[in-house]
Amino acid sequence: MPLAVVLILLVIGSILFHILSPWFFTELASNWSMVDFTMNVTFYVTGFVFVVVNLFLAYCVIKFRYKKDARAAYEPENKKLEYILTGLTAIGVAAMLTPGLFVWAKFVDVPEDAHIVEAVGQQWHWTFRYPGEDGELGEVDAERISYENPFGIDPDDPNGQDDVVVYNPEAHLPVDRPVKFLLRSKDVLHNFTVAQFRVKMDLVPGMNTFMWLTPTRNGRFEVLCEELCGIGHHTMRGAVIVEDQNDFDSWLASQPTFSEQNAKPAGNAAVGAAQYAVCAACHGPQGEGIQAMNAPRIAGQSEWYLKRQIMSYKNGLRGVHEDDAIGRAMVGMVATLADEAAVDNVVAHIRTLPDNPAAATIEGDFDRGKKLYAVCAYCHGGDGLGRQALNAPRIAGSSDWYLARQLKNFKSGVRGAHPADFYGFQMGLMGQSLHDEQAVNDIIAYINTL
Ligand code: HEC
Ligand code: HEC
Ligand SMILES: [Cu+2]
Repeated sequence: MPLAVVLILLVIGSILFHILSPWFFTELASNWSMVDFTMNVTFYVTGFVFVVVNLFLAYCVIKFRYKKDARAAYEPENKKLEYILTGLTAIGVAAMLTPGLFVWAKFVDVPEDAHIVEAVGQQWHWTFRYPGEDGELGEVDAERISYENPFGIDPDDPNGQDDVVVYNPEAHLPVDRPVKFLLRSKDVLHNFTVAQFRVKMDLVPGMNTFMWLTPTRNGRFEVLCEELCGIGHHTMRGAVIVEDQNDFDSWLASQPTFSEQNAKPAGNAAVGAAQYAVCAACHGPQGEGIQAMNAPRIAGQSEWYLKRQIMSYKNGLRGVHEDDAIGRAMVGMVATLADEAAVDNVVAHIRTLPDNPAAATIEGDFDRGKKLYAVCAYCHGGDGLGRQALNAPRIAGSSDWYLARQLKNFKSGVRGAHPADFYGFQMGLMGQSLHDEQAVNDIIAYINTL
């Protein structure tokens, strides 16, 4: 009897959970309502069977429970019952499979007028490419892939010159226009997913895959990788911004093309030296860092990372959290760098400063720190010198009090809180693995020895 009660409660509980739980489809933002229909059909068919079978089981437990004098009836064959059950099962299975076939037929039939966006996945980052005015993507080759040329575009291919390469994992799409995503992976299996679009597709190294959709609603949607792709899999986020055609056009026009990017002059260290005079007040004349000013060592840090941080301060992605009084000190300072060229110049100057490691000020348990660092090594390198391909900066030789503060800031969300600060957010998720202040000190004690 208790078993029957449990079964009945299980059925009632499941139905209530389905109706009352807040976890269901996110609001649709594409043309793929057919996918929702298909999933709903599957839900109702399997839900119906679940309810009927469990209630039948409960009924049998009650009806045929042990009675002293009762005898079981022997009835091995019941043709009529078997026909009914086979028929009902066949109808149920067909109901679940048929809509899927129609969806798939539509999914592989890309509309002629779809515009093209290429999305490339790598551990743990997305990049996007638009074909530019000629509508044709340039030839690519994995051998040419580098930080400056993340897609490996052939510099001699005329079709590639006007390609727009978006390194930041943030793609824009015009609303109500079909788009075909071409998908490639640089390393392992990934999966391009925007939950609100309902369609998703694997990225397979060595293969080109695709998917298409028509965004139907303006908004900012998160891109997830839905293929377990290594230790940072959960940090592989991006965004798709759906907007009106006009806004999209002006965004696209503001992005540099492949040839414009190649033509950009390198930073001028001599010009940068004059601009650095302001910075020296806090970061020291040699970029060695001044703890009393809370300003870290920046000498010896890589070019791409320095530039990204300065641009983040400039663009309001870093140093904007209300609890980040120290970070805000930098925001006013970068205003002295008028444009991107000025940033390039000052960074070129910082690169000429002597690379002397900062003095250690933090003590901790080296052995525990070494164990904890194993995770960090995937992105920051076993030597702590940073890995450009993974967007993770050098941390060896940095001011350790600064590293400790950053780890606390990442953990508490003071750094990496802005929705467009993907790299800060990524590190924020990794920072969650350090559970207490002792762990921070231990790991820094280890980093100090690298
Ligand atoms: C008023 C003092 C001050 C001045 C002047 C200043 N900074 Fe900073 N800077 C800071 C502080 C404080 C931080 C650390 C912020 C934090 O903890 O989040 C910082 C952080 C940075 C970082 C980030 C380092 C990292 O590892 O992420 C860079 C890059 C940087 N500054 C460059 C510059 C440049 C270039 C200039 C000159 C244009 C400059 N700073 C001027 C105080 C200053
Ligand atoms: C998934 C890759 C990844 C892993 C794993 C990772 N980091 Fe990071 N880390 C990053 C990225 C990306 C940044 C740059 C953030 C930015 O640009 O704002 C960063 C930044 C940092 C910074 C700030 C450096 C500075 O100059 O401001 C520190 C400190 C840091 N990481 C420490 C660690 C430690 C300690 C671990 C191990 C617990 C770790 N990271 C694991 C990707 C990673
Ligand atoms: Cu992935």
